[in-house]
Amino acid sequence: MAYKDLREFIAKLEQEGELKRVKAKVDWEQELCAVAKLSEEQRGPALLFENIKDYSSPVLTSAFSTEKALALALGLPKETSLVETTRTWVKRSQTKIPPVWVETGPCKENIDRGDKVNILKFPVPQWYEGDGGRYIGTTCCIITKDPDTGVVNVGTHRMMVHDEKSTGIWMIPGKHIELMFKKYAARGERMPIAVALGADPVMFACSSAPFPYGESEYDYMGGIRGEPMQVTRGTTVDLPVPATAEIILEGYADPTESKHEGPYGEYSGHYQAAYPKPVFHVECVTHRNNPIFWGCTTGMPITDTHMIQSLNRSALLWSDLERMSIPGIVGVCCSPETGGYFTAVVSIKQMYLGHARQVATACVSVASGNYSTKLVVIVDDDIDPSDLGRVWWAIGMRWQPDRGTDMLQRGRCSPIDPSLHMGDKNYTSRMLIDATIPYEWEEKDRPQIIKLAAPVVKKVKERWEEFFPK
Ligand SMILES: Cc1cc2nc3c(=O)[nH]c(=O)nc-3n(C[C@H](O)[C@H](O)[C@H](O)COP(=O)(O)O)c2cc1C
Ligand SMILES: [Mn+2]
Repeated sequence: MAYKDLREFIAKLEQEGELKRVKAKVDWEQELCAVAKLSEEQRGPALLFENIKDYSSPVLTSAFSTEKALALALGLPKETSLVETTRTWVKRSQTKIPPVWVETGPCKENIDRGDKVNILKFPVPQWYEGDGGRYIGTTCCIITKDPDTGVVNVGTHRMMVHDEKSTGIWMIPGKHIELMFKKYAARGERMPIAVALGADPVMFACSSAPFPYGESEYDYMGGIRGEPMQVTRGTTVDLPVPATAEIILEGYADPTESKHEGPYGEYSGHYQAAYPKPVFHVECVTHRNNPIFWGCTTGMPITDTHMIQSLNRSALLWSDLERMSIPGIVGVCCSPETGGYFTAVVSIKQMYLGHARQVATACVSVASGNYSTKLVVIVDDDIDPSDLGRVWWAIGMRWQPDRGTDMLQRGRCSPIDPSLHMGDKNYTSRMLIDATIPYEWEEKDRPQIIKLAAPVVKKVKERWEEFFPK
């Protein structure tokens, strides 16, 4: 069921008509991003750029920019809806399958160490004009180990190229890599780091997902793939790296060092300002022959980043709600339009008084939803939470502001939120909207939904061509 590597996923996308090869020459400086972004605005397919100025190896973009690609990444039919793909993730993530160790793998077909290290041997794009540099880390999977417990974390963090041998890494406070980095700092040690670029699609999907601290993303990848990940020991660091990845970067970050990183065109659709961040020193690069550099766009919605974060954050919120033993969760969607952050819509089958408010308050309390969520909307089970038109309809027709609204203060915010003042990104306020029909309303008092009579619909469908001859 699982893809062995990124190449198998590319082959599947192509077979399903969801990938185009771009053979015309493209400049890695802004032009590649512009082609990808404009294609994504038309909800276009994945793009494999085969002819990049100054380079001989290809770049993959837009691999996750549609619902179809996300469904295919999980091995589902491409027609599967976003909520259904999310439900599959939730179900599969209940089984954790640890990785298996292999002696070596194609990721070590080429090994560069010492003076030979040059991360710009790959066609790393300058995505947007205002970016502070070329970003090698977009679809990256950053692998680190907790120095106390040995638990391995995998996370996606943007990485700007400083020079041929170093990058920045943005570790937002509270993210797992940042918690680990503080532990290394307390010990006065450097943190060993490995970065997989171009791993199999589920690895990237899990790397950017907020799984609980202390649990390894590798185990969840196995569960969601339905097969264990194959890992091999890094060439110079004692970390498990995915054996079939296209590129592995190895090195360290020193807690006493930082360097200006940014700006970066973020998924908020705004630039995120530059400030000092930890530095990743690359001491070894390994890669496959003719490595495929996989990158993803950010910026105004909807891009890969919006789609993948919507899938994995919705799935994690759904799992968290179920883990709290809250019944009746029918669907969860942290909308792609807001990048999977800031908003959450949950559809529920109401089962008792106070159920809707229980779900709303839980959404901003559990680990996944607590981070950055400003607006929670609870709807009844006849509303698809990913259908913004229907959600808006429910707000218009079922929500009463005085009965159905709560405001909360001093919540955990995201530093990316452009609605917070540049100098004050400490807390966010939140609003909970209950747009359900009150549970206690008796059947006779409930608003009657207009539905076409089933036998009439059946007959009309049978006679459709009579009404509208071809
Ligand atoms: C393309 C992309 C770029 C991201 N960049 C960052 C980043 O620069 N810093 C950050 O803290 N989180 C970033 N994230 C979000 C993290 O990947 C996400 O919060 C993840 O859960 C972090 O791993 P952790 O749960 O092990 O802490 C990014 C996600 C994506 C999809
Ligand atoms: Mn983690």
